[in-house]
Amino acid sequence: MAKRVVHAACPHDCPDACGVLITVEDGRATKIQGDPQHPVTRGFLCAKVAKYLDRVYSPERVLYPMRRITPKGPVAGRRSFAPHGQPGACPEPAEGAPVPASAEQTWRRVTWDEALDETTSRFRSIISEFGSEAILPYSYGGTLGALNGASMDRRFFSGLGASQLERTICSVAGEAGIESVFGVKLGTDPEQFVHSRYIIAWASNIHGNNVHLWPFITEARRRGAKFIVIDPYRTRTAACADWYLPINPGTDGALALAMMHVIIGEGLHDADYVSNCTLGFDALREKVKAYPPERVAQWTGISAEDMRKLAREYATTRPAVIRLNYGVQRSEGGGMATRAIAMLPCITGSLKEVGGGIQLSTSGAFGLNKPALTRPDLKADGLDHTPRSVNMVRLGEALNTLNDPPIKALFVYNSNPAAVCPNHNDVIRGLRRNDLFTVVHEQFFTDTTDYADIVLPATTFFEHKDLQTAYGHYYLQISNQAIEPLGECRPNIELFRALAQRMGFADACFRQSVDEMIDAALDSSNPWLQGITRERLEIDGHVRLNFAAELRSAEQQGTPVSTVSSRVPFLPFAQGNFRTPSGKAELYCEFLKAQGLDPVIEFHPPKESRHGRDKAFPLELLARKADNFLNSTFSNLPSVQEMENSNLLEIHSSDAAVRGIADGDPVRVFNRRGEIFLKARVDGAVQPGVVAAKLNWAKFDPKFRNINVLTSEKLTDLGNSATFYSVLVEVESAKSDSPKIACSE
Ligand SMILES: Nc1nc2c(c(=O)[nH]1)N[C@H]1C(S)=C(S)[C@@H](COP(=O)(O)OP(=O)(O)OC[C@H]3O[C@@H](n4cnc5c(=O)[nH]c(N)nc54)[C@H](O)[C@@H]3O)O[C@H]1N2
Ligand SMILES: Nc1nc2c(c(=O)[nH]1)N[C@H]1C(S)=C(S)[C@@H](COP(=O)(O)OP(=O)(O)OC[C@H]3O[C@@H](n4cnc5c(=O)[nH]c(N)nc54)[C@H](O)[C@@H]3O)O[C@H]1N2
Ligand code: SF4
Ligand SMILES: [Mo]
Repeated sequence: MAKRVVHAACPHDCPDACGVLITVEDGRATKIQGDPQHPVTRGFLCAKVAKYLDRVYSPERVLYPMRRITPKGPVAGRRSFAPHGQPGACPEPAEGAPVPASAEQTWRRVTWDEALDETTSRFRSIISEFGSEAILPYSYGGTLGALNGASMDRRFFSGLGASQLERTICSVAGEAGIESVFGVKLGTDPEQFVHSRYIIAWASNIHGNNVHLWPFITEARRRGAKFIVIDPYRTRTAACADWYLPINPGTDGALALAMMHVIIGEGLHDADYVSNCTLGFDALREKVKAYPPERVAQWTGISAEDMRKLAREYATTRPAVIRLNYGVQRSEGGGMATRAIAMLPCITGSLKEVGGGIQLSTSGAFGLNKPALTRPDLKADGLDHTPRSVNMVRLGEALNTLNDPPIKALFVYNSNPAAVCPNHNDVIRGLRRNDLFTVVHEQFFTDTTDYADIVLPATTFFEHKDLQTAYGHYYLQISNQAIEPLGECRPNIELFRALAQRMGFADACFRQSVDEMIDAALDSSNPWLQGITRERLEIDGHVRLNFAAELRSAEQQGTPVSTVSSRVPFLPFAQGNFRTPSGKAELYCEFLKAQGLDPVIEFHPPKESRHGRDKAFPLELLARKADNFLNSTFSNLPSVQEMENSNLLEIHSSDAAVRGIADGDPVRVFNRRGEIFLKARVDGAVQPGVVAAKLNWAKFDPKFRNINVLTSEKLTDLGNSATFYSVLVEVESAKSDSPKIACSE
């Protein structure tokens, strides 16, 4: 039997970007495992991707182009499908195989030619009647592969003159916050965490969302490190902490200010680093005077004493590192909060130390040649202006209210907006519009395909080749194609190549091969890509970014590098070298001032929170991600569903008691935007005043709703990002005999 092992890289929206080995026997994938050679992900996979054969060979895969034959609307999801047993037991999809039962009544199988012809002819007539901006692409993190994530698609929509999508659903507030200080998204190398003595997981659910960092933290703790978690939700990570600090949602900026108040006030800052490498310290020193821990305690819910202790320990235990994740910035003030936290290692000087600093993201180091991949220079014939931008967080508003022109076509790929977008009810109202032509390129029949006119089958990473960066480590990888595409699935880039050809786009970039695109991506002025070629990646699978230049300069400056024996310690800010206009860490930022914001830092509690005026909805909701799904991906797989306890509302016993709610009771969770029925779980994961529930597909809910019926389209202070964690709700028992709360609309 022909058996081979193929190196790939997990492209899901996860910081870890695991090295993966896929065993293929006679053209069929029979095993997936972590690549033991990968220095960070080290041979293990998260529980969901360990079951990836179930996903690739799921009987629910979209395998052929489909045309809708029924009205748009939700189709109930099935929680258990026909068992398909051991890998290999699922029959190869035969030509003309029936589509899954739920889809059978909804869809008629068509050929690729028919599907693409209909799409392009609809596009042409929409463009002639309404203009090209009436077409909106909608994509996000389905795959983070450099090619299938953002390349041919961007070229195609630029050439078409479609509305541009502001892709802010996840991380832009935090990016703007950290970039306002550092000028770039670089962070502590995960491999350096073993050298840390004080590790703060700040809004960072490491066990759930970044599990490959955990062994480094375990090793650091074995060597004596203290591990602190700051999170309003007692995650599995928090349960393992030496010190867990539950914080009121949206108040991290105040906590960071109080810490700086103590550190600067007590002279615990690194005066040398501050004077050589930062800008605006005097202004910051003045600012933080207004944030003594005693004042800040009213917001954070953490005692002044604990905040003092945290500040002192953080500043004096060396090296100290902060693993900041994106939870902090999904709040109204998330940009400024991230900025405040990013200032901490600047004033303590921990950016100089191996095992110090802060990691929000490592993605800024890869510096691929994005313009070559995405070709923003391409323009539509006859379009005399840059197409308008539509914020993806406000899809509901865009579909329902945009005019001049209205959105007449929506092209979704790499995303499941009918599940992940805030203000779900508005999104669905928009997607239901009969005059909206919707195409979805997908691997599964999701919540979003329920509103598609055409569904096109997409390959998984087993079925195509790509180049993979990471946002939690510094290794670039090639993900090789392991098996032939199932059914008639096509990779994103092939879909957009075919569409471009049909639209008659002449630019040679639409004919570039996959390897040519990878070469173009690597052809970059970024010094850290020096010497990294496709050929080398194909042989080695993963290659560490070329930080050798840093080693030489660190040695010249006398920084101790021997602690990280064979590896080059990556300390990009050890001598300053920030990528800001001033080259310093900007504690004072002109760019913020120009936007009418405080150029130093300020804290304003979120309006939609316990600190706001609206008392009708007294509970703060965390509309969280599930540890065993990836946003809405994996939610439909029975073997993965088994690992996740879904449809729960976690509530504190005191909040449950006053509402007459017992553990296991059905509850109605509601606000002015919507309502959802869940099951109460009173287990101490949340503090009084906070409730939590997880994202899931709406089609698993009897009323076709998910937690995003409660979240809003409100944007963050910086970066126009989503505010999934600034949400107020009320909860009542949904037992038939319990009194109902009147909702004061
Ligand atoms: N298993 C799994 N892994 C994932 C994902 C997934 O859905 N499931 N999603 C992926 C994606 S898209 C991303 S962006 C990353 C994100 O990874 P994270 O940034 O870790 O994202 P979140 O889970 O949103 O938030 C992290 C933690 O912040 C906490 N939090 C919420 N509000 C606040 C607050 O105001 N202050 C503080 N201090 N903490 C707060 C939450 O309770 C949560 O435990 O993870 C990726 N990895
Ligand atoms: N309530 C709540 N809502 C949230 C969040 C939250 O924490 N709470 N998190 C937010 C965050 S951080 C993010 S990043 C967004 C994520 O939003 P999305 O990026 O939409 O994420 P997913 O839900 O993973 O959906 C990705 C879809 O892409 C498909 N896909 C995967 N690979 C490919 C491919 O190669 N080609 C094509 N065409 N399709 C592919 C998958 O099958 C999946 O259905 O959700 C946001 N929504
Ligand atoms: S989802 Fe994350 S942890 Fe899981 S295999 Fe992919 S990269 Fe690794
Ligand atoms: Mo995300």
